[in-house]
Amino acid sequence: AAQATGPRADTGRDAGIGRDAAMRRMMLAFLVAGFGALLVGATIGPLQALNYAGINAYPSLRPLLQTYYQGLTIHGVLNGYVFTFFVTCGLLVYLPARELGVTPGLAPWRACFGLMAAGTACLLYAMFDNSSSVLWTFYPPLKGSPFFYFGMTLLTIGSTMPLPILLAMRATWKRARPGQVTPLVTYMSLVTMLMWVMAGIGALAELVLQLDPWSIGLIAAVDPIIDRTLFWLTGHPIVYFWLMPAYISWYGLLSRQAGGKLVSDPMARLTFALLMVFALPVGTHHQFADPGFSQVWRGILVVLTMSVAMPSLITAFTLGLSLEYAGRLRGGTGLFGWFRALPWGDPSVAAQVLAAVTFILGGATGIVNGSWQLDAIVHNTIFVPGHFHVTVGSVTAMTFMAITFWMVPHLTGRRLVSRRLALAAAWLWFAGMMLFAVGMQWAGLYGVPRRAWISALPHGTYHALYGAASVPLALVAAGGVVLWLATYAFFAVFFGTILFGRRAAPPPVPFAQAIGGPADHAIDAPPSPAGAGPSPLARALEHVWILAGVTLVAAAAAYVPILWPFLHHVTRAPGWVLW
Ligand code: HAS
Ligand code: HEM
Ligand code: CU
Repeated sequence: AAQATGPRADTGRDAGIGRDAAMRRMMLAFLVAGFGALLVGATIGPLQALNYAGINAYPSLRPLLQTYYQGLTIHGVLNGYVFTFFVTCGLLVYLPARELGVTPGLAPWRACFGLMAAGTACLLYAMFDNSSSVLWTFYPPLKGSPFFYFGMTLLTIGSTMPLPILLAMRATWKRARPGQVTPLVTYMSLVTMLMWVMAGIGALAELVLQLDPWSIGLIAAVDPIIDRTLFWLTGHPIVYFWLMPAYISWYGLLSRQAGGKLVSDPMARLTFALLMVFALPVGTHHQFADPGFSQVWRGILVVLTMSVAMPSLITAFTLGLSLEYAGRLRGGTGLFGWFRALPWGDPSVAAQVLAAVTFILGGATGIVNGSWQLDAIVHNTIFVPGHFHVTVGSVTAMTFMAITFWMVPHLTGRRLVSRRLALAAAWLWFAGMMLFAVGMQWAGLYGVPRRAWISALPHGTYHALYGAASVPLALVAAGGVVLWLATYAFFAVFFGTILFGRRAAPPPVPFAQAIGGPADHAIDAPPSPAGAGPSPLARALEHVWILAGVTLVAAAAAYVPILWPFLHHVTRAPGWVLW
C-alpha cells in the first residue's frame, strides 16, 4: 500500500498534492480526536485532586456524573487510552512517512482511526450511562456493560494497526536502498509498535476470552487473578507505549529544535530495543501484593524492573548531553549556563525540557515502586498516582502538547495564535504537576488510599483519618487548580490555532541530525565520509524480528510459571456492580 515519493517529501513538493493533503488531514484528525479526549479527561482530574483535600464537588455534578468512581473511570480511560492512542497512532505513521518520504497506506490508517473511534464511542456510552464504573484497569469481578468491554476491544485492536503500515513503508524504502539501516525515527516507531502489538496479547486475551463473553452472559463467572495477570501483561508495557512516542520526539526532534544535534544515534536505538525486550516480562510488578505466586519470582521481578529502568537512565544521559551541546552552541558556559541558554522562548522546546525534568521525579518513584519491600508501603496509596502523573501525566501529556506547537502550524499552515499563552500553558502544567505529584507522594506516605471518595466521609471522620496529611493534601488541591488553568491555556492555543491562526508558510518537520551514528540517511544530512558505514550496534539492532523473538521468549519465561498454577486453581467469581 505504500508508495515511494522520493526522499524529501517534506514540503509536499514530490508527493502528489492530493495524497499530501490527505496525510495532513488524517494526522490533524488523530490530533483533534486525541486532544478532544484529553480536554474531557483533564477537566475531571482536578475534581479528584479536590476530593483528596476534602472538597466534594460530585453532588453538584449530578446528573452528568453520579459518583466519584464514574468520573475516575472516565478520567483514566480518556486520558490513559483514548488520548494517548490517537496521538500515537497518528504520529507513529506521520513522522516516519515524512522521514522516509513515502506515503503511508491511507486505507489502513483510516481503518485504524475508524476502529478506535468506534471503540471510543462505545466506551463513552458505557461510562456516561453510569453502567461501567470499573476504573481504568477494569479488574473483574467489578462488572460493566458489554459496551465497555467491546469498546475496549475495538480500541485496542485499532491501536495495533500502524504496525503493518510501518512495515510496508520501511520495505518500500529499503527496496530502493539495499543494505542501509532504517532511519532513526522510523526505527524507533517500528520498535514501539512491535512492542505494543506483542504486549496487547494479554489484554486482548482477557477481553476476548473472558470479559466480552462474560458481559453478554455467555459465561457466568471469571477468574479475577488470571485476568489481573493478563491485564498487567499489557498494563506494564502500555506505560512504555506512552513513553516511547515522547522519546521519539526527544531523540528524533528535540535536539534540532533546541539548536543542536543528537549526540548518539545508536544509543537511541539501543534504548528502544531494551525497552521492548524488558517491557513485557515485568508486568507482574503491579501484583507484588497479589497472592498465589512464589517469593522467588517476586525477587526476580525486582531485578527485571531495575533492568527496564536502564534504558531510561541511558536516555537521561544521551538527552542531557544533547541538550548541553545545544546550549553550548548557543553560547551557554559553565556548569548550568548551557541549561539557561536553551531556547526557552520556544514553547515546544520549553514544554519538552520541563517534561524531562519532571521525569527525574517520575523515574525515581518508579524505582521505589519496583522495589518489592518499598512497594508494600506505597501500594494502593496515592503515592502511586503521584508517580504516574509525573510520567504519563507530564512526560507524555506535555511532550504531545509540545509537538502540537509545531505540528498544528505544520499541518494547517496557520501560525500559533499566541506563543506566550503556549509558554504559559507549558510552565503552568509543569508547576501544577510538580505541586500535585509531590503532594500525592508525600500524602501517600501517610497511607492516604488511592481510588477513595474520601471527601464524601463525614467531616469529623475525614479529619480524624487524614488530618495528619493536611499539608500535602493541600498541595494536591493547589496543583489541581493550577492544572485547570494550564489545561484551558493549552486548549485555547490548540483550537485557537486550528480555527483562527493567521496563514503562514508551514514549518518543516524538525528532524534532528546525529553526531554519532548512521546519519547518512537523515534528511538534510551531509553525506557520510566514504567508507563510514552504519555503526555495528545500529546494524545489529536492525534485526527487529530477532529482538521480537527474544522478547516473546522472555515474556513466556516470566509468565508461564506464574500463570500455570493459577490455571490449575481456577476461582469463579460472579460480577459485582458496586457504584
Ligand atoms: Fe510506573 C505503577 C515501576 C515508569 C506509569 N506506573 C504505575 C502506574 C502507571 C505507571 C500508570 O514496579 C499505575 C498503574 C495502576 O493504576 O495501578 N514505572 C516503574 C519503573 C519505571 C516506571 C521502574 N511508569 C513509568 C512510566 C509510566 C508509568 C514511564 C508512564 C508513562 N510503576 C512501577 C511499579 C508500579 C508502577 C512497580 C506498581 C506500583 C503499585 O504498587 O501499584 C521506570 O521505567 C522509570 C525509569 C525512569 C528513569 C528516569 C530517567 C530520567 C529522564 C529525564 C532526564 C532529564 C533531563 C533534563 C535530561 C530512570 C530520562 C535535564 C535537566 C536537568 C536539570 C539536568
Ligand atoms: C488518576 C488528577 C491529568 C491519567 C488520577 C487521580 C487524581 C488525578 C487525583 C487519582 C484518583 C484516585 O486514585 O482516586 C489529575 C489531574 C490532572 C490529571 C489534576 C490534570 C489535568 C492526567 C493525565 C493523564 C492522567 C494527563 C494521562 C495522560 C490518570 C490515570 C489515573 C489517574 C490513568 C488512574 C485512574 C484509576 O485509578 O482508575 N488523576 N490527573 N491524568 N489519572 Fe489523572
Ligand atoms: Cu509497571
